[in-house]
Formats: sequence, structure tokens, C-alpha cells
Amino acid sequence: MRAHRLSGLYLITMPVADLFERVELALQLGVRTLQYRGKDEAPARQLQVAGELRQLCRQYGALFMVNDSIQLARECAADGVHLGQGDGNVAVARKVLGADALVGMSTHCLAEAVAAEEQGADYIGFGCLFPTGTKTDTTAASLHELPRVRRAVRLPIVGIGGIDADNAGRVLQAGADAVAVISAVMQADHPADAIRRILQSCQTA
Ligand code: 3NM
Repeated sequence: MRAHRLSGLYLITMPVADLFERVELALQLGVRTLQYRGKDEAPARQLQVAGELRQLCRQYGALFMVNDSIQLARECAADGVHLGQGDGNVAVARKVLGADALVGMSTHCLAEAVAAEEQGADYIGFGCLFPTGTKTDTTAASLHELPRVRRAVRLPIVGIGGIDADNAGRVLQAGADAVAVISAVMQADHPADAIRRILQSCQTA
């Protein structure tokens, strides 16, 4: 299990035309965890994209995670899978992917965070912390609850939802170990600037 490596910027993909260029740029600038999230893509496309991202991450020594699908994570030899509350259970993921696989779980409140730890997750996502246009069916989570979650669980916490260079520091100061970001990088007009600024706020938080 490599959850101890979760820190700083945890980048998540969305389908954009220059996906591989953005991801490679992020890896070059120091991002060490990438999650492939291609919910609406056809299965064959998911496998192809995930396989290429997997290779890129290997090249840069970064962790490669797959969103939701234990099966896809297995097929592309990902380092692990990130599960939503309804996406399956940690024990099944570990059985399919092996004992060394990293298994993350989305949580939205203290009770879910504690339950995820009890289920054996390696880390938790905690959100949605700020308004986001990326995911429509989010459940709001409170930044004010994050310090309580920090005290209640020993797992690494990855804040998520509407995070950018301006608010990343607050999320880390409230107790998160890392910040998960989609649109602030994937849709940035100047991705290098966005990535650098987020990484910088991670270092100074
Ligand atoms: N999960 P952006 S919020 C994928 O609350 C996802 O669990 C969330 O995208 C949760 O960085 C979210 O563009 C979307 O706001 C995050």
C-alpha cells in the first residue's frame, strides 16, 4: 500500500482534446498521483486511454489510479482504484487488484470517513468542498468539518470539489494531505501556471 505517498496535487482527468499533453506537463512539473476518470467514454476508449496514461505515469514514477471501475483498474494494471460510496467495496477491490493495490473511497461527512477507515480503505476523498461544475450529483461537504475528520481518522485525506490555486491552501490547512483537482487544471487556459500555483500553495500550506 502506497497511501503514504499521497500529498500535494492529486490530479484527476476529464475528457479534453489535449489530455495527454496536459497530463505529461503535470507529471513534468511534479504531480505524483493521477486518476483516470472517463465516466462517459465507451469501454474500449476507457481501456485505451487508461493504458496510455498508465504508461505515462510509469515513465514519471507517478501513482496511477482508476475511478470507479475495479475491472478497468485490473485490466490496465493501475496502482489502485478510487471508489464512490456506491461503487463497490474495499475488500472486493483488494481481492481483485491484490494486497498492494491502493484503494480510495469518496466520503462526504465524518461518519462516512470513519466507515471508510473501518472498511480498510487506504485513503479517503473528502468533498465536495466548494461549488463545482464538473460533477452534478455531488454532496456538499464542509471545510469546517475537515479538522474533525482529521482527528477521527488516521488515513490520508484528499480534499475534492472546486479546488484551485486560490483555495487549495485552506483545504490543506484544515487537515487534508492532498488536494484532488479536475477543472482547475484540465480546463485551465494556462495549465502550466495553474499546476505550478497549486503545487506552490501545497508547499506553503
Ligand atoms: N468528486 P473539480 S467533487 C469527481 O465530492 C468529484 O466526491 C467529488 O472536480 C466529490 O475539481 C468532484 O473540477 C468534481 O471541481 C471535482
